[in-house]
Amino acid sequence: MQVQIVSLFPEMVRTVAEYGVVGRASKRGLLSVNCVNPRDHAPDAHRTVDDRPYGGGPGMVMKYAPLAESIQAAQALLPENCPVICLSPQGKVFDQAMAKRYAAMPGLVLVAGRYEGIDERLIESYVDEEVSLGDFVLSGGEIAAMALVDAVVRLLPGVLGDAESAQQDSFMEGLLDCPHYTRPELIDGRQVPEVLLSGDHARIAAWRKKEALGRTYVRRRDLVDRLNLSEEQRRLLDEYLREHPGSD
Ligand code: 9D3
Repeated sequence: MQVQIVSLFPEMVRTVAEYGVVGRASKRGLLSVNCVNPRDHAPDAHRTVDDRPYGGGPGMVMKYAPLAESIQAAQALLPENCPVICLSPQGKVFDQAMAKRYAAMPGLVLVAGRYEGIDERLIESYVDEEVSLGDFVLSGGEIAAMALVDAVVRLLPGVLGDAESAQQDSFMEGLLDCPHYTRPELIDGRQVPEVLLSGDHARIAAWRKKEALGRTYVRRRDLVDRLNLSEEQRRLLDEYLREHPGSD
């Protein structure tokens, strides 16, 4: 997959793209991340990318022309019909279903804004989708763009190892994770749950499913409500709620 990121801070984006799963995917040729800087597409000698808002008020607005030129330059480096996605607080809140849809694309153009926002006509002319990370205020779109890239790259074939990939399908889909423990067995009087030391793999698997379901139900009822629980999941959730009275 080829990702073009339109950003005034290309070094910020490049640095994030060097590390971890995203960095490894790049080194292995499964991903390429390229940045286009609107400042390099500003027509004036001062390389102006922002201007004062019509109607007045605080802050600056990103100008149409440098962004339009940048997006066209990005599109010229990609196959036809790759979506242009603008990271924006006004967008649809990003989720795993969107990550899956993007992971099936040959390329993406991600537009990361700065200042108070982008001239609305740029969004009308070039942007296919606006995507938000949620209801909090960031200082710009770069971190959101890299969060999106991270979530998408993990879904590309061959990026994760077998162990990590196995976690993505099946029973745990759409649920929060179960609790995890490692050595030592005792910390300040708190024992690791006995079942995890039992060596009984079937019992361990059932316990993990039950904890994942129960914790999701208690912390994120909205996620459980969207699932069609299997018979087994219903039984495990009932069991969890009987073992944790008052938690619902
Ligand atoms: C304090 C400025 N706000 C005035 C009402 C508007 C505003 C403008 C620009 C708020 C945030 C930003 C920059 N944010 C993003 O580019 C952004 C973002 C976010 O802030 N939250 C969640 N997801 C995203 S995606 C891009």
